[in-house]
Amino acid sequence: MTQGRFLVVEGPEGAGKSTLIRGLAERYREAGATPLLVREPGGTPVAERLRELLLDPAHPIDSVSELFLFLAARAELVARVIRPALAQGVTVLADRFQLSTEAYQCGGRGLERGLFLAANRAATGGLEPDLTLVLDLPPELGFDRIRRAGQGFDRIERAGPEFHDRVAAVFRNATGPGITHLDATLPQEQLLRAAWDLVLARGLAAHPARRG
Ligand code: T5A
Repeated sequence: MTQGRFLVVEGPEGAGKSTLIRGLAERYREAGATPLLVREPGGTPVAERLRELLLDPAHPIDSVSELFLFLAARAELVARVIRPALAQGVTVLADRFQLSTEAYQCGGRGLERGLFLAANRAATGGLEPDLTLVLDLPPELGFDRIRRAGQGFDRIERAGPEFHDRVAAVFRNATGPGITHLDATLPQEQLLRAAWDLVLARGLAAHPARRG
């Protein structure tokens, strides 16, 4: 069976990642495929528990502990959900993956990139996305959107403007195999069209995933 495709959407808070993933999933379904949507941290019972801990503003977390908690959630999700789905030919659409760790824990918290690379490799077993769409948006615009949507701020969203400027800088400057940037100030429909055009251009919608 052909291996499924692994697509990741990344970017700062409120950039529109979840909205874009839902739109891409709809396009895949219209094309006859049934993609699997996952979010990080989360996606397994243990990873969802880790998400609650990580985002709860009630508990401060040391930066190195934070790194390993995110990576523990990732290891669970990769081993139990993402790899099995890809092996069955299913396209996986992920709301955040390893670039988020580089942005938040290295850029934001200041942890060493070497530590991140080694520990992340242990968590993913070297799994790399076929395509990473980075939504570029100044952090203050993302926070305005979250405020307008009436959502409260979680522990990481409360980390302060300098932290989020450093995070946004890592996303903005990210390059590498399969990393492509999109202007997240575009209206939702235009952003979705640009993202889907990229998926088509890269041949990533070409083989329909198994249904079910
Ligand atoms: N984290 C995560 C780490 O520190 N390290 C890691 O390794 C990982 C994996 C996760 C937190 O964990 C951190 C990063 C995060 O702080 P989360 O709740 O998953 O927490 O956080 P976000 O991914 O930022 O989720 P958000 O919901 O805040 O942002 P989204 O998904 O980017 O935005 P979305 O789609 O929910 O849209 C936000 C609002 O904007 C509107 C939507 O309707 C919505 O109201 N919107 C647009 N408005 C105008 N134009 C557009 N194009 C729009 N698209 C959406």
